[in-house]
Parts: sequence; structure tokens; C-alpha cells
Amino acid sequence: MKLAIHTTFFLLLCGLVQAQDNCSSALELCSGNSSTRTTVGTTASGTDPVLSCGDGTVENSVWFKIDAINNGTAVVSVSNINNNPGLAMEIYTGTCGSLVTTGFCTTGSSATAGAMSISFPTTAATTYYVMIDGEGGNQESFDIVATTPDDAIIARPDPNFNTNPSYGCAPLNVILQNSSILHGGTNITYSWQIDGGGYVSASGADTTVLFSTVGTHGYIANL
Ligand SMILES: [Ca+2]
Repeated sequence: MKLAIHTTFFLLLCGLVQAQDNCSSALELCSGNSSTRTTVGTTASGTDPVLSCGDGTVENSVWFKIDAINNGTAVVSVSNINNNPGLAMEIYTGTCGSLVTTGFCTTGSSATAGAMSISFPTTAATTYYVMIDGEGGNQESFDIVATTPDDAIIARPDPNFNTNPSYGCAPLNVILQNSSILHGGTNITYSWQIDGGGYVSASGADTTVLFSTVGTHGYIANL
């Protein structure tokens, strides 16, 4: 008798991003993970750096950060800016309270089709802080996303795994071989769900399962 192995995936990383009022609580922009945020109700902080463009005054900042994993290019795009004077955006390095501008600063409003974007070079293992500020105290929601054309910033893994063997006689030991491609990140854990049961944590990226019953079996890998 043969066992047929059926594989499926489920992947979860990069939780919802929530904009934060202060640099110290800036939340990660994971590549390609678009989020709707707002400057409504946010404030300026004494630790906010100088705004180098637009009205030059920080009024109601919200904070994000981007972790570079390679030298390359990062792009931060903000859209759905419905008001005028709209929003300003600047990119910094360093640590909160003593940030240094990268020199990249721009503004966007309803007069710029509701969009603004900055493309900047990254250095591996560097954290970049992104400040979004309401021009003239403008309070409104916006969409923000960071992307990279060359694997420069932290991103979701590309999930994949192989089954070895994919069929055989019962009882059958099957190695679930993880072959996911990671794009940065820390504390990554792996777990497996077999035939709709509970998730079982793996000690590493791979795991071995003994199948005793004949039929088609399903796996879900959770990163
Ligand atoms: Ca703020």
C-alpha cells in the first residue's frame, strides 16, 4: 500500500504595523506590508529631530523603522494623502533622541496626487527611522509601505519545503525539509501541523514524521 503526501502552506510573520507617536516605539515596516496609519491625535516630542523640508516644524509625528539586511535600495511610499498641506517624511539613522538625517526628506499632499516617496541607499545591519509629520499640524490617515528591489530590507520569508520521500509503504518515515528563503528577521521558529492536528514545534527547520495509516496526508508549515 502507498501513502500519498499532500502538502500545503501557511505562513505568518510580520504582524500588523501600528504607527507610534514616539521614535522609541517606532514599528517595523516589513517589505511589501502596506498599512493604513494616521497622524490624528499624535504629538511632537522633545526628542523628535529637526524636520528638514516642508514647513520645517514637527507638529504631530508618527514613527516607523526599517532594518536593512543588505547594501541596496529601500523605497518608502506614502499614499492616500487627501489634504493640503498634507504630510512630510524624513529618513534618519542613529538612535532615538540623537537621530541624524540621511538628507532624504519630502512632502506630499492632495496637490501631489496624494502621494510622496523616498528611495534611499541602505547599508547592511543599519536601522533607518522614518518620521511622518503633519504639515501645519495636518491630521489625517495615510497608507505607507516600504519595498526593496534588491533584498535590502527585512521582508517576509518565501515559504517552501520538500517531503522526502513523497510516497511509500506504510509505516513511512517522512522528512519535512524546510527550504524557505529568509529575508532577515530574528527569533524565527518553525512548527508543523499534520493532518489538521495541533501545531507541533520543530527543534529546527526540518522535522521527521512517522505515518502509519494509508492515505493522503496534509502538512502545514508555520514560520
Ligand atoms: Ca510624535
